[in-house]
Amino acid sequence: MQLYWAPKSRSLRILWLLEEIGCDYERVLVDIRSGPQTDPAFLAINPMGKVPVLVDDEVIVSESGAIAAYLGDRFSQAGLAPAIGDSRRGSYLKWLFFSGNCIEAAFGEKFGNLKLPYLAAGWGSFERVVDVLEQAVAGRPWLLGDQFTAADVIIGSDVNFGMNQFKLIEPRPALSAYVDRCLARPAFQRAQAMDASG
Ligand SMILES: N[C@@H](CCC(=O)N[C@@H](CS)C(=O)NCC(=O)O)C(=O)O
Repeated sequence: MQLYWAPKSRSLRILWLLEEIGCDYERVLVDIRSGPQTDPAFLAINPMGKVPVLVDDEVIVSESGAIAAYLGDRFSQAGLAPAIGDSRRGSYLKWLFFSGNCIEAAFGEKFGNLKLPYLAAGWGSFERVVDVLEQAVAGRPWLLGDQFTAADVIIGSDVNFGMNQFKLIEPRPALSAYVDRCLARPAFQRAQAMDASG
């Protein structure tokens, strides 16, 4: 299994997830700052020209939420995804999709200082998205309660990015405590060390 990866990019979240799982994988560096993501060979595996991409024999998956869904089920023994039929599965999938559908868009709104009508914007508004995230982790350690899942890797990474790296989200009690719990996980720390050392 190969993870196409670039340092200091969204691929850190998949590196973190692979470390949580503990499976064998190789990192393939795509140095996005110098442009190999536009080479035909890379575009053949992700026509978007973006990392992360996971290659598992003949299976090629891009888009972080999809990669997390794939890995959570592929390595079900890691206990990072409620099984099909588990009543928590709906909530789990909601959070995996919430990242790309709502959080990414809300960050774009904030970065670009865009003013969009609440009714028409699928994510509502930046403020609404952050309020919903704060409520989701208030009074529980993880999004699904006591069980840490691949959804926490994706959402925790988004909140870390928005709060600690880009200062888009003001610190809030429950959200700050949640992100601290995520960052304290040994698998996150291993992934971050690998990411930093290149
Ligand atoms: N929607 C994608 C976004 C991936 C993405 O934006 N990756 C950036 C790095 S953080 C990238 O590869 N940029 C290179 C480029 O656009 O040339 C996901 O969630 O995985």
